[in-house]
Amino acid sequence: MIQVYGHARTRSLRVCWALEEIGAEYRFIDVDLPSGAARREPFISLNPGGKVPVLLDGDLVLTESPAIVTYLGDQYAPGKLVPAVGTLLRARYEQWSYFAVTELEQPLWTMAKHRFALPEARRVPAMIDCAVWEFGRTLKILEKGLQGPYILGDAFSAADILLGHTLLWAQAFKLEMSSPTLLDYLQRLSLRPALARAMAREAAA
Ligand SMILES: N[C@@H](CCC(=O)N[C@@H](CS)C(=O)NCC(=O)O)C(=O)O
Repeated sequence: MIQVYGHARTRSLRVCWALEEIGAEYRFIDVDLPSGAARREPFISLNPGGKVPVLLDGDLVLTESPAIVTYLGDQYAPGKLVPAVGTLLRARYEQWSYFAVTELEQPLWTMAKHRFALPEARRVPAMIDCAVWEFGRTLKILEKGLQGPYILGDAFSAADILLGHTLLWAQAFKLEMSSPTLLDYLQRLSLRPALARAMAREAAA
């Protein structure tokens, strides 16, 4: 059976959300991040980076949330969660998935690092202000890109999982998000039953 190593309120939610959308069976294994379990054996042998999520599927051990959700779509829900390889829609899917993790997520990660994630001596408070500004700029790009109910138009895809999770993260950081287009989008994604199931699954672990 598919196994997901993760922890509530982290990027492992992306993976559980994708699995719930697909309707696949999986086992969720909590890695107690606050206790440092991700940086010790046995977990560190699975992911030398010491981070969640990690997916196990047969002999495959996969890290990096965008790679995992794309793999799951290709393998278990072809054409449903991710468009078929070689199509124009797949190219758009890749564009927005990369945007989610290299553009939209990065300012949030910068804020998190300089608020609490880095060792105290490495934190630079001025980085936080700059990241807030950068995030606002990046939101405008997403707003322009949203030409339909979902980022690829009428069809929901794993790119919406990556973007939606990142917007939920921004909401948890209480960042300003006043665009009706973005608020509608986030509301639409938040109402997906698969997301609620994924959150409950992680919280219960
Ligand atoms: N690029 C990775 C990032 C993974 C990551 O940073 N995970 C965080 C939780 S959201 C983590 O495990 N942090 C533990 C630590 O840094 O000690 C992905 O998208 O999967």
